[in-house]
Amino acid sequence: MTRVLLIYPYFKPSYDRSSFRFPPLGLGYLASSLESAGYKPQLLDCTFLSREEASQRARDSKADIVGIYSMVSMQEDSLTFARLMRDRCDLLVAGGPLPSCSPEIFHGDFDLVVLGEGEQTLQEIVEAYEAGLDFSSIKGLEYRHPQQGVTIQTPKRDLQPHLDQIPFPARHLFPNQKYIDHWKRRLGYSATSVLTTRGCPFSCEFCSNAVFGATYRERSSDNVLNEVEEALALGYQRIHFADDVFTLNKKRMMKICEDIQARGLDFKWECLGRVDSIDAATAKAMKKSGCDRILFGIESGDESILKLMNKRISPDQARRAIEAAKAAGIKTGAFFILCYPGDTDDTVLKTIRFATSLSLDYLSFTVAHPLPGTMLSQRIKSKVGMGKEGKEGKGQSSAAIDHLLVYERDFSRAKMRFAILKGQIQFGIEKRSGLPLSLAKKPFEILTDGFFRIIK
Ligand code: B12
Repeated sequence: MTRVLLIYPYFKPSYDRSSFRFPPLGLGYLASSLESAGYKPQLLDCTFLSREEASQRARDSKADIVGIYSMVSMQEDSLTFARLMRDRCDLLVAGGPLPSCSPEIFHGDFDLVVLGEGEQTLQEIVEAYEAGLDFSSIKGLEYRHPQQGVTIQTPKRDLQPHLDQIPFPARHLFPNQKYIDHWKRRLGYSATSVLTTRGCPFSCEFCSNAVFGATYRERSSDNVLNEVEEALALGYQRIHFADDVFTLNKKRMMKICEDIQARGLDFKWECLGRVDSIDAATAKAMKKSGCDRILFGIESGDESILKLMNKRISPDQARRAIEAAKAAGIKTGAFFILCYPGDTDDTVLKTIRFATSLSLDYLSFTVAHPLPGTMLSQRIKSKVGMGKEGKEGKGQSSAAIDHLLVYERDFSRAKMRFAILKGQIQFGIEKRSGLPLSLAKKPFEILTDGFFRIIK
């Protein structure tokens, strides 16, 4: 039987301060689809391995076909694995968010690049490999023709319309105990991710939606909760719904909340939410069914910048949603982007002031990264020109995580770093509401506002 190895080349970089660690659901889905077709794929999740250990395991796998996931932060490691496995397997396949939007990066080192959703495509690749056929009749592929040297793109593959028909991710192939131990050590509880929808109908300027496009598909509540029960049975205490917009369809979300209670499931969960889809009634129902935290992508406190981002939300909506969640007893978190192309000193300071005035439990400030294929990256390329770290190749991965400057115009790197630090300290002061600190808030804000304005 053909041996397939799937690699998730994530190695924690020293500058990655985030505690969030989730298993690679995409590879889990590919593995379960292969399993239901009778194969026994291996999955190498590098999250808790050193590069040496991971390379050794890849070499020991004796795989015929090696599939490697890649996203912007894993570009170099995915290419390194491909070079390591080049002479140790017959077929190298790339897939994931980065190959789907920038396949050309992978042509030199891989035989095939899968564009978009991969379950069906990978299965057909394995079948064609076994039958000794070429790959030209498989939809959703891009590759360099071995003899002619030209790039071939096969017809686009339609997205799977019925998500309930896709087998649940092969969680038995993830290093679950390692994830559980990591979470307990870092956050005191264990959590894992479940994806209940695919895609997002919105088109935020900075978002990369190369895999699922601007589409939106849902799984049924029953299907979702069957998977949740499977994940909880592995020993996880909490579920992180990793959907782009879990709260988008209120009716469906309310059904999930009702069904959690009807099944008598007792677990905490959290999700990403849009501020325009949470009100007092939904927040109450979410809390009742175990929702502990909602994370909102608010991004800016300034209307004109929100418009530029094509976020389609307002600061007022953001404040109302957070108040509704808080009133229901749900913790709230929010993500903001500072020094977005188009921001001015005034709008950056307005965003920090707005963000730190919300009653949030968790607040993240980042700078924008112009991901390949996004409208933001187009706008920057055409109007500004990319800064040195933004050019293809080395530096791309670390810049994505470290939120470094990848374009240079209105804000220098020092100024961006200062803005983020100022925001974090201001939030820290706001959260620790002891008297001496709260008295320090206004002077700190005035002083650092002034300092921010004079930094070049
Ligand atoms: C959860 C999540 C995270 C988690 C961890 C990732 C994980 N292990 O789950 C956390 C919160 C840590 C995270 C962090 C980051 N993330 Co993130 N994340 C996601 C999110 C919301 C869901 C991932 C997921 O489970 N997808 C569901 C599965 C089913 O989809 P999939 O992985 O794409 O897999 C399918 C196909 O791609 C394909 N496929 C995938 N791999 C392979 C391999 C082969 C061989 C084949 C054939 C096919 C194939 O088939 C799969 C099944 O159909 C996505 C958005 C999204 N909707 O996918 C962003 C996303 C992947 N993240 C993104 C980014 C930019 C980041 C950060 C860099 C953000 C930052 N600046 O900090 C960091 C980097 C972290 C790091 N250190 O590497 C971008 C990537 C863009 C790009 N072009 O590369 C995305 C797409 C968000 C976006 N819309 O912009 N992320």
